[in-house]
Amino acid sequence: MATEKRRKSRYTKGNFRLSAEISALSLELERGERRALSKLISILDEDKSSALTLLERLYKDGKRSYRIGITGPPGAGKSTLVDRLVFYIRKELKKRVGVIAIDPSSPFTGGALLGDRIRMQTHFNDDGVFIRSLSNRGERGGISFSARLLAGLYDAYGFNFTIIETVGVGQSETDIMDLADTTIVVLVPESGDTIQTMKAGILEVADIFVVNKSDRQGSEEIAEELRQMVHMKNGQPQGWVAPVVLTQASKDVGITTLFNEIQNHMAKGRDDSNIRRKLSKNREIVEVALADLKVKLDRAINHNKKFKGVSTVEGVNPYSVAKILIKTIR
Ligand SMILES: Nc1nc2c(ncn2[C@@H]2O[C@H](COP(=O)(O)OP(=O)(O)OP(=O)(O)O)[C@@H](O)[C@H]2O)c(=O)[nH]1
Ligand SMILES: [Mg+2]
Repeated sequence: MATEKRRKSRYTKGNFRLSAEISALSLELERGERRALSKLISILDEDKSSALTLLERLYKDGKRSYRIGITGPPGAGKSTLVDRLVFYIRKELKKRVGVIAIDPSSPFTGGALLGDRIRMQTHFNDDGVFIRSLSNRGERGGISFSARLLAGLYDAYGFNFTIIETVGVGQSETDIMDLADTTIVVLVPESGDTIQTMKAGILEVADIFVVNKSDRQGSEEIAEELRQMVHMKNGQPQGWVAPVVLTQASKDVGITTLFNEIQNHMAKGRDDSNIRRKLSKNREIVEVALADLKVKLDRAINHNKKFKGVSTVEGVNPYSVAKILIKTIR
């Protein structure tokens, strides 16, 4: 019993060594001060070494925004849809919402939202909305940690919803979509080929399908194809069956229906995704540990005297150095 208690306290309490500035900002963040949110984001952008400790300090079991992931092929209308959902959440539900827009291909920070900026501008004067775009700048795997970090800050700030937009329907999107409680896959009438090639993949991630641009020809056919796929996958009637919603994001058509389905999934999908959630918690633990180790390893190899000039030594054995490197950061 005593061991169990000790174990529990070790895994639930932390030892938060943070700079005075970050500590102060984290308290302001929890009071809902927007300035602290922007400030922390820019500090951690430059220096990820405090990220893990900050997230540890901010983590509160159960106090979390509801996360909606939106993914789909380029140009499907994801950002337009995000914009409409933000309006809906603000206007109809009077709740607060943070947006994370991810552009894995653009090497420029902020590039992802360039086109969307103008449309999103209407939200900029609204204190209940915060929009941030992330690009991965070539670090593989780094993007999902950055998204996790941002989502953690949003949670502490007290957003009710977090919407994550990401382009594509592949493995890296699946990793990011691990963050989401409800994942929406957006397709358009022209997406027939995507559906065929990604069949198993999109069925795996989608909690809700959206056929956007339903003003175009072929939308009903695509919707029907999706319904049949979902039906074939779900033999058991008690599980969550991904609904297919037709929308015209640019004309604000179908948004209420879509949000109703999100709320249905929030309510009913909870039990169904228990196993998924447990799995993703283990993955989350490994992912945050790796991200932290990477920062420490990079710092050691670049700044520790021990490794100065090591890469120019003739015949250097990277495996031997790696072993020493691991010992060093321990
Ligand atoms: N016809 C039609 N056009 C739409 C609809 N929804 C969005 N669009 C248009 O489709 C284009 C792409 O929309 P975005 O929202 O930027 O699409 P996206 O999926 O975010 O694009 P990326 O982030 O670049 O992958 C824009 O010109 C929108 O105005 C719709 O329902 N019907
Ligand atoms: Mg977009």
